[in-house]
Amino acid sequence: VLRSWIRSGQTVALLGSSGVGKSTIINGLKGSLDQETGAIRESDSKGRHTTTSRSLHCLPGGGLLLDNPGMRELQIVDSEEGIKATFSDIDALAKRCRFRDCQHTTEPGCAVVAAINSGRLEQRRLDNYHSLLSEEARNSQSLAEQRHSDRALGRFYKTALKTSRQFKSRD
Ligand SMILES: Nc1nc2c(ncn2[C@@H]2O[C@H](COP(=O)(O)OP(=O)(O)OP(=O)(O)O)[C@@H](O)[C@H]2O)c(=O)[nH]1
Ligand SMILES: [Mg+2]
Ligand SMILES: [Zn+2]
Repeated sequence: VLRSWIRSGQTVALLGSSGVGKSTIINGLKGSLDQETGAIRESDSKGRHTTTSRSLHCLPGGGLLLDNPGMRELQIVDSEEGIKATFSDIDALAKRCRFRDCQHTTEPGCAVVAAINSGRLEQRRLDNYHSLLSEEARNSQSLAEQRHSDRALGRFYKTALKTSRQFKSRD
């Protein structure tokens, strides 16, 4: 079934938690045992991070497969628009809330909460929307902080290099 999704000129990446069988699929499609695979831990059924680096594989008959190490977690950033598009029903309702910055929690005149109360919207869906948005905000913020400190470190290296060159040219 999978083979028909991988054609000449395409590169397909395998992503997923450790132990789900990414490398096993590659070996199966390649008809080889090139990729090492590892049994999952009996106690908690978790994978053991057998694959530790990325590698590209040519399939006989065309197509490339990319094996990846198992992911511990997938973080989402810069996806506010994507989330709003996925939850376009909530976004449409939100346009009718009394307050433009309504958080759809306890505000009066909230069209989203009204939709939940009348059974037109599932509470679970609103909860998912809220938790994805807050995860997105958290990740984007920590990414911005990380970039800021990377830049500060870069400036420090530059100054240190310049100072040491000045010292050297003196003697
Ligand atoms: N029963 C069964 N076992 C499978 C299947 N696919 C993979 N396995 C087994 O699951 C274990 C993990 O497979 P891997 O291919 O090493 O998993 P992986 O996703 O590459 O794992 P990492 O490299 O750790 O990220 C191995 O013991 C495989 O033999 C399957 O379809 N059925
Ligand atoms: Mg693997
Ligand atoms: Zn609202």
